[in-house]
Amino acid sequence: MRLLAVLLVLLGVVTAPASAGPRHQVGYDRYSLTVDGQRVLLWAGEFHYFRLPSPDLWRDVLEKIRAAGFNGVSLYFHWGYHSPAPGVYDFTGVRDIDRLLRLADELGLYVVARPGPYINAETTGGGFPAWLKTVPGRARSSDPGYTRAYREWLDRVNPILARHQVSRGGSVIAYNVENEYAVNVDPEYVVDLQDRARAAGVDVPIVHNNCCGGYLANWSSGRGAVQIPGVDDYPVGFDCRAPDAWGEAEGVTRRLREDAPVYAAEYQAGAIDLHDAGYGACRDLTGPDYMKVFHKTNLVTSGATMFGYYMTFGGTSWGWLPQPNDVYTSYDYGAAITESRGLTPKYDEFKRQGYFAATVAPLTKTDASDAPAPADPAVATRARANPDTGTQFVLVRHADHRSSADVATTLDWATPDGRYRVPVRVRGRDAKVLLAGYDLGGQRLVWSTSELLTHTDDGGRDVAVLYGRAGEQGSAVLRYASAPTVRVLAGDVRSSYADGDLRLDYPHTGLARVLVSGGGRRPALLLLGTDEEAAKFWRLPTSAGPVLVRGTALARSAEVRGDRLHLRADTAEAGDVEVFAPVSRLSVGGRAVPARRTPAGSLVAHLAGPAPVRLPEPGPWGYRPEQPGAGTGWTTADKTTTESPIKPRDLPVLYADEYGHHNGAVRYRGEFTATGAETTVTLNAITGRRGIYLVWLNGRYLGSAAGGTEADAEPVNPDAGRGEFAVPPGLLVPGAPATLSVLVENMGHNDDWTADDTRFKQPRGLIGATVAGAGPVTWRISGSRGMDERGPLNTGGLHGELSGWHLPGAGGDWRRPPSRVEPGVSWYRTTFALDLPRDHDVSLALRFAPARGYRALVFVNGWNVGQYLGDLSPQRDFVLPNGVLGRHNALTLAVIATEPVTPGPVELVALGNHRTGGF
Ligand code: IPT
Repeated sequence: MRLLAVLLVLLGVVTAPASAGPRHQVGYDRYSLTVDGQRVLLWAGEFHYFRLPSPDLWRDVLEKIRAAGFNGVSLYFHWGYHSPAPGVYDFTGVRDIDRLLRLADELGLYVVARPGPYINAETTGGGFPAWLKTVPGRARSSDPGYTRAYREWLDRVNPILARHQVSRGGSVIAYNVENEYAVNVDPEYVVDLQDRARAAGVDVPIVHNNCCGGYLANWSSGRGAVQIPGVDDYPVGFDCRAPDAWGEAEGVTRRLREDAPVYAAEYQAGAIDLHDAGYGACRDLTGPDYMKVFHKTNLVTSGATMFGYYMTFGGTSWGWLPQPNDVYTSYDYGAAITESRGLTPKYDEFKRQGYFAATVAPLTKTDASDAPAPADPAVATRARANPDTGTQFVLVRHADHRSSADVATTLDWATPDGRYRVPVRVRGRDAKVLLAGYDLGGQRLVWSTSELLTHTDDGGRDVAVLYGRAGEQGSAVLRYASAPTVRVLAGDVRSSYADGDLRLDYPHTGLARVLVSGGGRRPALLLLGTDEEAAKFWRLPTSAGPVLVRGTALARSAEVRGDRLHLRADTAEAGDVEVFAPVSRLSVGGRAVPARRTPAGSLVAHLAGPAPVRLPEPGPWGYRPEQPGAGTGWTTADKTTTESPIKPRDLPVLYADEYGHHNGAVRYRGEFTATGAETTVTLNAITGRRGIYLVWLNGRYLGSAAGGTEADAEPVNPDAGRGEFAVPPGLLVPGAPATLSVLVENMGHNDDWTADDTRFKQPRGLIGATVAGAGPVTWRISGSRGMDERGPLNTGGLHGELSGWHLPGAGGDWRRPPSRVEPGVSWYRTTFALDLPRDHDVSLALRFAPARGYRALVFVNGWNVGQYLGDLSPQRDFVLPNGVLGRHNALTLAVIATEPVTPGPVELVALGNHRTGGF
C-alpha cells in the first residue's frame, strides 16, 4: 500500500498537501461559497505581487489588507513576469509565488487565483510574454500555436496553485480562467483552460470575470460555462480629471447564474490615471463618498457574497511592467493603500464596511425583501433579509445616487421585532446599511440608525461599535425582558425603556460609551461614535476570538496568551492604545507595556511614536555619456517575414521583437555608401504612448520624434510614429561609408483586450526607414538580451544597460558631470548610505523636480524602479521598495535627452515613517 502511495505521488496522481493545515471542502449554492458547509462571504482585495518586488513587503501589504477586514485577496499571476523566452520560467526571489501563497495561508486570507493566461491589468502585453508576439496563431484562441505556448505556462503555474487550495489545507478558494473574455471568443479555448486546471488537480470552483457590468454575460451557460461567473464593474470609470462627475451607472452586480452566488469579481476601488490627473484625483473619484454610495448600493441591491475590490494596493509597474498606453510607472491606482504602503481615508471606509461584512453572518444568505418606505421620496430604500434569521439589511440613500442634498425623513419600518417609525437623514453623497432583527452576540438589536462596525465577545460581555456621520443624530433599540441598568460612561446619551425596548438616542460626536447590564441578558458595552472614531478600531482575530484595539496607526495581529495580549502594531505618533480583550496585561511589539484598566473595562497604555528620519542628499554624481551606435553584440537585421498582422512596407523587418529584444530601448545601425544626394531621413517607429526615438547621422544628432502607439493598416500606416529629419548639407561625402544610428524606446507592449492580435502583436522599434537619395542600407540591431538576475523585465537595450552601468558595482570612467548635456543618453551615478531607525518602517521615494526635455530610467542597486517622463506624465515620486534598499546603495540614472539639458535635481523623501511591530 505504501509503495502504491509513493508511486501515485511520483506520478503526480496524488500530490502532497502544501501546508500542514487541515483539508476543507469548498462548495457553493445560489447564496454563497461554503467551506465545510459553513457559508463564507468572500471579501477580497486585489493585489499584484509583481508590482511589489520585495517578498518581505508582501507580508506588510497583506497584513494591512487583512487588518482592513478583508478575508481574501484576488491575485493575478503574470505569465510574462516569469517567462523571458519560450520554455524558460522563473519562480524564485520576487517571483516566488509559492512563498506568496504560503503567506496568504499563514495570514488566513482566501485567494482567488487568476493565472490568465491573459490578465489585462495595464501591464505589458496584458500579462503575455512578449515572445508570444512571434508565435503563430491568434492569442486567446484555440489556435495550436497559442495553445502550445499557454500550456507551457499553465503546466507550471497550475500545480503550484493546486497544492495551495483550501481543499488541500491551503488558501486558494477559487480559480479564475482568462479575463474579461468577451470579444472574438472561442469556447474551445475556455474549455481547455478549465480542463487543464482540473487535470492539474484544481478542484475549487472555477470562475470568470465578465466584462463591463455583466452586459457581456459570457461563460454563464453553454459550452465553456464556468461554475461561478462574475462581473467586473467600474461604475465611475477612469477620468480622474472630474472626480465628482459620477454617471448614471449604479454598478449593481448582475446575477449570471441561478445556481451560483453573485460575484463582483472586480469591483472598482480606484482608477487608472488615463488622463494624467494624478492618482490623488483618482483617489478622490473613488473616495469614501463613492465607496459609501456604490459599494453599499451594490451590497444590498445585488446580494453579492463574493467580492474582489480592484485595487486595494496597486503598487509599482517597475522595470518594463507598464502597458504604456494607459499607465506610467506608478500603479498607485488611487487605492486604499498607497503605492508607498500608506493607509488613506479610503482604507478607513474599507474598514467600516469590511468589519461589518466580516461580523454579521446573516449577510451570507439574503433575498431581496420589502424595504421600509421613506416619508420623503428624495430618500430611497432597498432591503434584503436573511430567510433563516429574518435579519434585515436596509440601504438608505438619496433616490438619485448622485444627489448631495441634506434630507431628513422617517421610515415606516416593519422589523422582525415590530413596526417602528424610524428617523433617518442622508446628508451629502452618502449611503447607509441599517440593520434590524439581529442577534448581536447575547443582545438583540431591534433596529438602529447608526451603522454597525463590529462586535466582539469580550469574555462574557458583548462589545459593539456603532457609528454615524459627525453631527448626525443616532438611535438604537435593543430588546430586554425587563428594564436593564444603563450607565453612560462618556458622551451625551439618553436612554428610555418601554415594552421591552431599550432606546438610546445620541448625537454622533466623538465616542460615547454605554454599559448595559441586567434586563435578562449578559452585559454589553456599546461604543457609539463618528465615522472617524469607528475607523480608529482594529478588529483582530485571536485564538480566543476577535478582539478590538483602538488608537494605533495600524494593528497587524494579536494573540491572547494567558492573561496577556500580544499585539503587533505600528504608530505614526505617540499616543494611547486601548484594548478590549479578556486580558489584564499587554505587550506591544514583543515588549511589555504598563497598562491601566478603564471604567469601560478596557486596558489603556501609552506607546511611543516613531523617531525622526534623516535622509542623505544624493551626490556627488559621476557622469558617463553613451556614444550613439556604441558597443558590440550587434546582429544583422535581415528578417523578411513576421507573425505580426502589421506587415512592413519595406524589408527587412526591423521589429525589435523579431530579434528577441523585447524590453526597453532598442538601437539600430543603418549603413550605406553615401551618394551625397541624400536629403531626408524618414523613419517610422512604434514605441507605445509617450515613447520617443532619437536619430544620428555619422554621429551628428538629427533630432527626435514621438513614437507611434499603433499602426492599424496593412501595409503599415505611414504616419504611425513618423519622423522626418533633414540631412545637413555637406555631412555625407559621396562614396564614403555613412552610418545612421537610431535609438528607439519601447515603452512596453500593448494589451490584447480585443483578442484579435492586431493590438497585441503591434511591432516595437522601427517599422519603416528610408533615406531619400541614398543607395541600399544594411541594418544591424542591438537590444536587451532577455533575462538578467532581476528578471526578464528589468533591463532594456541601452548601451549602458548592456554594459552593466546600472549595476551597483559598475566600474569604469565616471567623470564630473558637465553643467549641460547634449541630446542622447547620459548616465549619472551616485551612492548613498541609509541610517534608518531600527524597528521602523520608512517608505522612501526619489523625487524629481519638474522638468522637460529629458526622461530618465531610475536604477537603485541595479533594479529599474521606473521611468521619469518629465512633463509627459504627472509622476515625480518614484517609490523605492525597501527590499531593494540596503545600508549602502547605488543610485543610477540613465538620462535620455532630446535637447541640451541640465537634468535634476533629485532628492530622497520619506513618504511614511512608522514605528512598527515588525513584519
Ligand atoms: C478590467 C481588467 O480586467 C483589469 O485587468 C484592469 O485592466 C481593469 O479593468 C482596469 O484597471 S477591464 C474593464 C475596465 C473593461
